[in-house]
This record gives sequence, C-alpha cells and structure tokens, in this order.
Amino acid sequence: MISCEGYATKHVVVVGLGTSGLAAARALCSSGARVLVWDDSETRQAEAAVEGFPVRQPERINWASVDALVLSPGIPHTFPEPHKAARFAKDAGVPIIGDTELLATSGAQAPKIAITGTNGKSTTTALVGHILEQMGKDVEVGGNLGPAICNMAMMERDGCYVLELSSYQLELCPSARFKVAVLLNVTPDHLGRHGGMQGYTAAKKNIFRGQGVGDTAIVGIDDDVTRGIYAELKAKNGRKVVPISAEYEAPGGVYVQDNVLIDDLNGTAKSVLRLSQLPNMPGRHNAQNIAAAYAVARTLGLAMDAIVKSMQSFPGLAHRQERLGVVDGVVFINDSKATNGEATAKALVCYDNIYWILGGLAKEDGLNGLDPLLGSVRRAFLIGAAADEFAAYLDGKLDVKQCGDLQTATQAAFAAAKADGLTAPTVLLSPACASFDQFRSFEHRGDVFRSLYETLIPTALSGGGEPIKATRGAA
Ligand code: UMA
Repeated sequence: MISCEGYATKHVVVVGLGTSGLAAARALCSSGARVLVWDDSETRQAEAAVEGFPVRQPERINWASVDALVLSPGIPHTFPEPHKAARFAKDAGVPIIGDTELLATSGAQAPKIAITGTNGKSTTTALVGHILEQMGKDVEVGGNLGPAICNMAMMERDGCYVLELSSYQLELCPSARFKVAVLLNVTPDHLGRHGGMQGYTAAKKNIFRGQGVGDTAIVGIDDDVTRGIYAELKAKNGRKVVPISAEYEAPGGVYVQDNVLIDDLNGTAKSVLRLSQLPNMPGRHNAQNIAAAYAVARTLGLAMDAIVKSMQSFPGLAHRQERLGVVDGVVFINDSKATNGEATAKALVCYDNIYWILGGLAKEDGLNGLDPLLGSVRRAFLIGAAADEFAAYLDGKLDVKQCGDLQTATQAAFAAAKADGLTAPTVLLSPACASFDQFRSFEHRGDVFRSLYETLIPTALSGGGEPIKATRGAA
C-alpha cells in the first residue's frame, strides 16, 4: 500500500468509493490522515461505513478545515458540471487531487513510467510491465488498467512503477514527475468531461508536465495532435524526446516499416523483429503499442535481444483480442472488450476465415463502417438483444445464424469452422455491443467465452481419433 505520510494528521475528504477511492481512503487512514468519505451511491456509503470510514455529506463538511479533496477519476470537477464536493473544495481553496498525486508525494523512490493515449494504453502498460518482470525487475503495474495506484507497494530505487493514466487522472496529479512518459495517440474521447478537444489534449499533455533533464518523453507521431505535441516538446531543452510510429519513419526513434520493428534510437536503423513473431499482438494498432513498449525498455537501458525475447512471451490482455488457444485447428479469440463497431473493426482486419460471434446491446452506430471489412468473415453467429437488428443489417452480406446465447453461438461457430475445412479458421468473439443484456460486464462475457472454449477441448477429445491440438496462446 502507498504511504501517505505527508498527509498524516491532515484532514482529507475522499469522494468516490469505487476501486481507486477506497484504496486511497485506506492508504490515507493507515498513514494517519483524518479521513471523511462520500459517495453518491447509498450502497457504497453503507459498505464504507461497515469498513469504519466516517461517511459525511459534502454539505455537512467544514471545508475551511480540509487540506485536500481526493476525487475519483470518474467524478467531474469541471465539465460538464462539477460535482458538489468539487465546488465546495474550490470555493474554500482546497486542492483537488487524485490517487496519482498520492503516489507522487508518497516518497516512493522507484522510477515511475506513465503511459497514456486514447487507444492502446492498457496493452502498452501491460507489455512494459511484462518486459520488466521478465528481466527480474520489481514492478508494480496499475492505474487506469485496473489495479488501483494506492494499492501498490512502496518501492525503492531498484523497483519500477508502470502506470496507465487516463486523462481524468492526469488532471489531478500536479506534483507528478515521470522518468519516462509515453503519449501514444490522441483522438476525440471524453470530450464532455474536458469541455472539448482542447481540454482533453491539455489533460493528456500533463503527462510531460513535471519532466526535466534525465527524463524521457516518448511520443507517437501518427496523428496530428501528437505530432504537434512532439514538435513542441522537441523544441524545448531538458528532457529527451523520442518519436514512435506505426506508419512513418521516425528518425531517432522506434518505428514499424513493412511489418518490421526498427530501432533508430542511435541514428542507425536496425531491424529488431518481424511483428508476425508476436501472434498475441495482432493488427496495426498493436504496432504502435509494440514500438512504444520497446522504446520504453530501451530507454531503461535493456538490451534489444532481451526485450524481444520477453515480448514473445507476452500473453496479451484478457478480453482484448486475447488468443485463448487452438482446438482441432480452430483458433479462438476473445475480444469481448469490443463493445462498439470501431473496436470490432480492429479485430476483423487481423484474421482470415473468421467465424464471428457478435451481438448484445448495440451502440448507436451499430455495425456502421464495418462493410468493407466483412470479406474475411465466413459466417456470423448472432446473440443478444441486437440480433434482429444485426441480422437485418447483414442480410445479403453474410451467412448469418441466429443463436440467442453465447453457448449456442460458440458451439455453432466451432462446428462450422471445422466443417468448412478452411485454412486457420478463427472463432472470434468481437460483439460490437455492450454486454449488459446477458452478462454483468464485458469481462464476465469474455470469461464465459473462455470457459466455453475450455469445455470444447474434452468435446474434441471424445469426438474422434484425431490428436487434439489445444494450446494456450500458441498457433
Ligand atoms: N460516483 C459518485 N458521484 C458521481 C460519479 C461517481 O459518487 O457523480 C461514485 C460511484 O458511485 C462509484 C465511484 O464514484 O462508487 C466510481 O468512481 P470511478 O468512476 O472513478 O471508478 P473507480 O472504480 O474508482 O475506477 C477508477 C477508473 N474509472 C474511471 O476513470 C471512470 C477505472 O478506469 C480504473 O480502472 C480504476 O479507477 C482503478 O484505477 C476505468 C475507466 O473506465 C477502466 N477509465 C476510463 C477509460 O478507460 O476510458 C478513463
């Protein structure tokens, strides 16, 4: 747990008692801070009270005696409307901070690597964490990715924090200084929370704010916004600035050309590896993540060969084009995190001969924009509330089967994939829909799919004399 000794005896209000807020409240209490907590959900209030936290309505707090408000990332403090606690804090001149600030001021000596971007930040964070772990480093990986920052261990100089930070978190960490800060890409997202694109971009740029000599900024140059930020940082003295790209040559940086990762950090372009050697990270979008993670590892002084070796054992992130394995020659990919058409598009370009399971609660865009990508889909298997809408949309474009639920769809897709006898058939769960009509969350949906995949292994065993090729994460 992070130490918050700087807050010992201070009055701190923690608002938002989800994953990050509760962890912050616990860390602050253990360090001797005088903590009051609040959450607008009565259930969360009750849970906090059971744990012994004093729950206090923001209206009933004497804000003049408060030293800090720790706000959960999901709670607005500016746009579209500040939460009332944020309003009270601002009126009383109380600093509003987040869990990243608590780590920044904790006194933990280990260098902090921070990674942000509209897309790919979770994968890049997990990959950097994996590479460092493979090298035997003491590593804490978390942040927006899931594990709350305040639950991380205090680490000395030989350790390393690898943090995925959202734009929300980056607004609330004024003291943070990151040894290595990565900005992958910036495209419109969360605009309501930042008052528009300018506010969103400014939040993302905060990742570089505290950096100075000895620190490194790694910046994607594949979109206009990040290209501008790269040029701006490059023009300043102080930190080292390294470009990365999945599309263009990036002199002095790391880039991908003809599907080969190129290291030009020393100005002599060297081929590092073919991206096809990393089957758990398919697709163009992953090329940028790979380039970024490689650049981080090289910045930390790791050797090229060792980095490549550890990248090859990276299993990928659960539910994001997660390769579950192969049964009877059929590859199973769990892309349950794809809750809209845009996310599913990224998966459809990665495989040939797709047996596509989709459906759930459709988003406004439905399947719009996917038509040009349907060429590699052999058949579609529909589940959930959107099944009729999607069937109508796909009519005349694809061979579609109404399956109702995920179990029926998985079995039907597996049977069809085997029966068609095509090369490397892939059963792909990439629903292009939210999960809440049939599941608790996209994670639950992906876990169910994984269990269904696992049950197919014995099914295949008893189904004939052929030896089973059931492997996790391997072709
Ligand atoms: N709440 C209120 N009032 C409000 C809004 C929320 O009281 O007006 C309360 C809710 O009742 C709930 C709590 O605040 O109890 C939720 O806070 P939160 O939304 O910040 O959720 P946490 O569980 O603390 O999760 C946060 C991140 N959530 C957000 O940024 C929205 C998680 O990122 C992160 O994994 C977690 O901390 C641990 O660090 C999730 C996310 O969706 C994955 N991130 C966004 C994204 O990736 O696009 C930025």
